Amino acid sequence: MEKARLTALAGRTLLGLVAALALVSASVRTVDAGADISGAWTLTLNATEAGDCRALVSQAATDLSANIYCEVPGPGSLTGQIDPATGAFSLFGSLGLPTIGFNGVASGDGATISGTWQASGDLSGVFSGERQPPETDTDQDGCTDTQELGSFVSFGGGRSPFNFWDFYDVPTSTPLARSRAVNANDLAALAARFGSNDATPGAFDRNSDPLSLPSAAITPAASRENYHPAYDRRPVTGKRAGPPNGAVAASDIYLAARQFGHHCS
Ligand SMILES: [Ca+2]
Ligand SMILES: [Ca+2]
Ligand SMILES: [Ca+2]
Repeated sequence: MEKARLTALAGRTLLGLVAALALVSASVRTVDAGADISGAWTLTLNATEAGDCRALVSQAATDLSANIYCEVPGPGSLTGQIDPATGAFSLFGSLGLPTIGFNGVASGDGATISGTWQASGDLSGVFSGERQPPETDTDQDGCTDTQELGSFVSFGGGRSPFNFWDFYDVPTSTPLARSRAVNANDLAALAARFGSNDATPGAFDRNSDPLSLPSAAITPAASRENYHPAYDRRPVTGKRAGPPNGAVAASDIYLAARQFGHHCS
């Protein structure tokens, strides 16, 4: 008798467990079905000089925040809300203009977004966006767009996904290659070419492709043959560095030293 009651009790407990598990998995499915626009986006704003834009969006439940960078006005930051059930969202903040707002909706598969934007100064238009493959590096400086739009400067953040020159990683070692990190090797490579410039004709000048393969450094450091634009930058106010000015100089060592320890690997 006692044994039969125990068996029945165990059966009911098992049934209860199965029901509880079914409830949990149903609620997980409901959450999964909601729109989530977290991630990196390629954005196009029409009818402006903004050109190409990139955005890195973070979504926590219904709250949104985004770092945005457009080729012309530069960086901006936005905050907003999304309705995960419909994918409708709004974002508001600054982007080269005092204020800008976006009203959009995410596609059912989460691959695209589209909508309208309005900015101070009676400017308005439409926008569309596509999800970016995670390793996209638009300017080929070694930091992904996602890393450059991030907030952590030492992990490549606070930079422009359109500016090749803002990450001072240069070709080092043998064979010469970039390491996606700014460290002692980069400073040593600059020292080995210190004083070289393109004032006289040579194989490379400031307009050469910075991704072309430099020749190995020779002595003295200031030899004309040592000049290659991969090692050269110029100081630009408000940016980590700008395009080459034709000489590997003390200002370059200073700019690289300021990025010491930064990495995108
Ligand atoms: Ca990049
Ligand atoms: Ca960059
Ligand atoms: Ca390096």
